[in-house]
Amino acid sequence: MNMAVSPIPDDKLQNSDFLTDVLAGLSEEQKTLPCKYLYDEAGSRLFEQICELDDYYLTRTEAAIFREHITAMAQQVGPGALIVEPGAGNCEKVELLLEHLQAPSGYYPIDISPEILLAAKARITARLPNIEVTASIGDFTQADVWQGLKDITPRKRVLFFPGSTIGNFTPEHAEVLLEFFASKLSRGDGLLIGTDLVKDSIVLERAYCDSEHVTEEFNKNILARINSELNANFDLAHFAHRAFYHPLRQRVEMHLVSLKSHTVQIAGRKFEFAEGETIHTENSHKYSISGFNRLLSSAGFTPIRHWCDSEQRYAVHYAQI
Ligand code: AVJ
Repeated sequence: MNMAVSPIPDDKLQNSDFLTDVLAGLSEEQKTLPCKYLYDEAGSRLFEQICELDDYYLTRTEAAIFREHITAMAQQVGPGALIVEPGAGNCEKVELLLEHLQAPSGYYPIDISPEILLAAKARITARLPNIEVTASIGDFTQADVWQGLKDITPRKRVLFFPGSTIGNFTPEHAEVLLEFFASKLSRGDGLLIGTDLVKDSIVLERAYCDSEHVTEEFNKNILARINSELNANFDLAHFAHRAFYHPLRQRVEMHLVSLKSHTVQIAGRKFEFAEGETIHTENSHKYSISGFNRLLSSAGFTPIRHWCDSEQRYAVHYAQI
């Protein structure tokens, strides 16, 4: 078994400090902020609200695919599996799968938030007392949180990565992340992963520019967070939410547009904003089935099968090493 101890050999996927990342991102020609900072407590709550929106079809569609095909998925995973979930959060999506698996040898969720993860562990243990849950607290791109896997010897490990989280990474970084995942697995082990599919740009843009303006609030929350944690003076009223589909890059880009020329102070440093200048805050990459299969292959996985909804909006893939 390959249990690499070293972290991902790519500094772009590694942890660093909020202030350092903010100052560096806003010093670039195209100002950027790493999207992981959108998900503080307020941001995570707003994201949960996004998942309920009529315009945001992803969460609902993925859940329907799981409900419809859970028997086939459980069969594909096979008996005696250990399910490993990087970025598990409240562990809600995995429950249906755990319920349908034949004699699973356990569940190993990894998440940076101890409160959310430990509450989820208690809930799963109460509902499914036969499943041993080993909660690992930390950043899933770091090697240490995977160490606990060494002490578990299941028949098979299957990595569970739903929610189109992989879409947050550029294809280059997604490949590095999937290679890192592959390094935690051995021959015959699997990956069950959700991706949003390429589709009509109107449908995509509505999902990220919803009529209830929740995504706008979610996007602007990163500025509020910088204000409160980094002693900054962003005026949220001077920025507008913008989300658009970029067909060549096959992604929805989320930006904050400065509505006027002004200066913002962050931790004693000044940043100039021209009218119309943007801060790029998030990418959400979309894949065709064949495009995602190519990505899986280049990361060392063999695509086995996939399940879609009837409108071909979203896909869940099973691949193995
Ligand atoms: C959490 C990355 C799956 O890209 O659809 C939703 C994040 N941002 N609306 C996505 C998001 C704005 C979401 N993911």
